[in-house]
Amino acid sequence: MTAFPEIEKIRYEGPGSRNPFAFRYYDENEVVEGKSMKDHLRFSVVYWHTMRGGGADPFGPATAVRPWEDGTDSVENAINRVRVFFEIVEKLGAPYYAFHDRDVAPEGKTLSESNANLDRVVAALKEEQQRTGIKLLWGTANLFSNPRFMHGAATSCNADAFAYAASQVKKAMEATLELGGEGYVFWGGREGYQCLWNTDMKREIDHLARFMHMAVDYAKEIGFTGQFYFEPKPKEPTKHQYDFDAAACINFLRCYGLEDHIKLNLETNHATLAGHTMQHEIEYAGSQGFLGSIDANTGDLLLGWDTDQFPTDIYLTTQCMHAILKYGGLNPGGVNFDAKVRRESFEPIDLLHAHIGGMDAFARGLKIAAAIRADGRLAEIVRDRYASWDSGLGAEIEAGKHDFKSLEAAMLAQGEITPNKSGRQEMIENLINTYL
Ligand code: XUL
Ligand code: CO
Repeated sequence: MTAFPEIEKIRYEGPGSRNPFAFRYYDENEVVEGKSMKDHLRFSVVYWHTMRGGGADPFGPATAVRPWEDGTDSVENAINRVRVFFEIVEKLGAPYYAFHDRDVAPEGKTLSESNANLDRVVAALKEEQQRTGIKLLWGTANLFSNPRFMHGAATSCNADAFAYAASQVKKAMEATLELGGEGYVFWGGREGYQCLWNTDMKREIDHLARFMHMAVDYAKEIGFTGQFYFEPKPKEPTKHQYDFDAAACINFLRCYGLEDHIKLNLETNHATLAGHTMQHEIEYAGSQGFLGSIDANTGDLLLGWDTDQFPTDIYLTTQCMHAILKYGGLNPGGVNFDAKVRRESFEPIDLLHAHIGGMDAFARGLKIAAAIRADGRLAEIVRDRYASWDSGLGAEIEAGKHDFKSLEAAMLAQGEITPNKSGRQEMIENLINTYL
């Protein structure tokens, strides 16, 4: 079936267009900094929110109307859903998608039944990829919904839960390989704690590292050469997740010798839950060589949970794209819309409006960020701000030519530091606004 017979492929019509089913900024062929927008942004649509999100919240059940669903948890229904999903991604003109094992195929009564269900759906995903040319940005496994993972998966106190999770990741990696996936994501799910009195934190974190090493080893064994990502999230559903933020994840990866194998998949709403901005997370990961991919969404600052809204704020997308361009872009990563329509936006067409808006917001962010960079005034201000490090004492310190004693001697001789200059924050913020 076709879910949107009345909607053609969404096309670029320019900023003046009044057509809600057109892009006003995302022109996939437009070249920005020597690369097409399509190659810069590498947009990806997620299966879980788009096809499996119904709008349930802690106060009420799903509201979404999805005429293609037959109401069963059958493999047939799952395969039909795959067809609808590819129609959506194709109409949006997004080159990538992402999924969890359990989003695409129903969990069976046994592990082998679940694996067989997944195989059948993967065959349909493969057919649709071949038909449309749409590619898999990354795959992952859902290690948090089933009650067996109530204490976590790789960090569970129950060794069998660890083993079951390993079996699931093994299979999800095989599915990702089969589909030519360009990456594989670990998001902690329930890898954290609710109460420290009953938690052996050291043991749990050691287990998480062992789990990831097993995945890295298995990738080598089966010839999966895609990029692994670790996705920070500070809390929810647990009180504390071990993948708290970029800094905590990088520390973990380096500490356990995983730094050559795993980069980060950063998500905006997770950044804000951690008390950071997404710009901070991208800057931190980028500066440490761990920028991999992003889950593009946004939270509601008036709500304390992960609302996973579509990003529409141009200032936010400008900050993201400025930091991304600074660190060389996303590849093999992408801009993955880990976002869902609001519970009140229950009609299928809202899925298109949401993605069109997100894609346009990121296209604008990209263009504005490129304009800031081309103009060069911001970079010049930052360069000037650090000019004391380019010659004299600063350059000598950076070159490793000093120690505490020689620096003390220099300051004793000088008596006081060269006067500080203003940080000019307000002037810079005004400057940024001139590009918007
Ligand atoms: C949950 C979340 C996940 C990961 C993949 O907050 O972001 O959907 O992106 O497991
Ligand atoms: Co995510």
